[in-house]
Amino acid sequence: MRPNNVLECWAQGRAAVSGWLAIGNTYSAEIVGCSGVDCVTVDLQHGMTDVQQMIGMLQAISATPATPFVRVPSCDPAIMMKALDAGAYGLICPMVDNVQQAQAFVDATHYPPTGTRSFGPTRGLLYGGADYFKHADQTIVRLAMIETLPGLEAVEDILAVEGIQGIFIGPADLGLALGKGPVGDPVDPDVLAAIERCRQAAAKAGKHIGIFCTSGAVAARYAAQGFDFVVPNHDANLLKAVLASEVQSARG
Ligand code: 3PY
Ligand code: MG
Repeated sequence: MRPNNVLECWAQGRAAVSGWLAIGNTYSAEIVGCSGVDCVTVDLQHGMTDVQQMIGMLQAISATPATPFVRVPSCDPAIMMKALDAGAYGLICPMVDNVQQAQAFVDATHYPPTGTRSFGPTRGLLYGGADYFKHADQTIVRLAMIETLPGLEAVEDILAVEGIQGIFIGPADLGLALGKGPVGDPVDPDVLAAIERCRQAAAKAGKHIGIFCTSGAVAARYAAQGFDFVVPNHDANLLKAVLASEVQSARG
């Protein structure tokens, strides 16, 4: 089976850098995949993307060195299996509140007898290779998002669920949950303490931890703290920021 770049980064002891696609388009997916990132995450939760567009975007990512990931809209097994069948090598599940949801995530993404994933990896076979079935369970990365109060309170238990490789922090939702507002790069001491609790819990569990960041500099700061899956913002925000700055320059 084609290897997963993220697992290779982790085996080498370095943080994986993921592109993040909010724009539902194959061309921008290909551009982000060619930017030097280790993987690219198609965002089905908040991105302007549906499942049909996701399939084209995963095909576009296949033409790049990056490994395809998908953030699913919820812990719904049907959509998780669809993303995996379409060739996703990593799934990020938002708003995981408890062990039951984390276990449902694990079950839906492993084939029997370990889990309940139904067989039919049509595009997964094309992308992954003929031995997809043999290696899929071990090659797919599963990150449970911690971004709610119940999820934060249960973070140690969620990390203990076998088959979850790690957690992924959504700073905006976590800030909202703590009554501090949706700040992309939090500075509030309570939000920073919650993020630090998650980091320590992941380190203690020997599992991975990622975070969505507002820039490459913020991503580097978190990577220096031990975060090993970092996202230097998404395509739509980056396009918006660079264009706004260039337009300002053009106007002198
Ligand atoms: C959050 O910050 O809440 C996220 O989900 C980032 O994508
Ligand atoms: Mg979120």
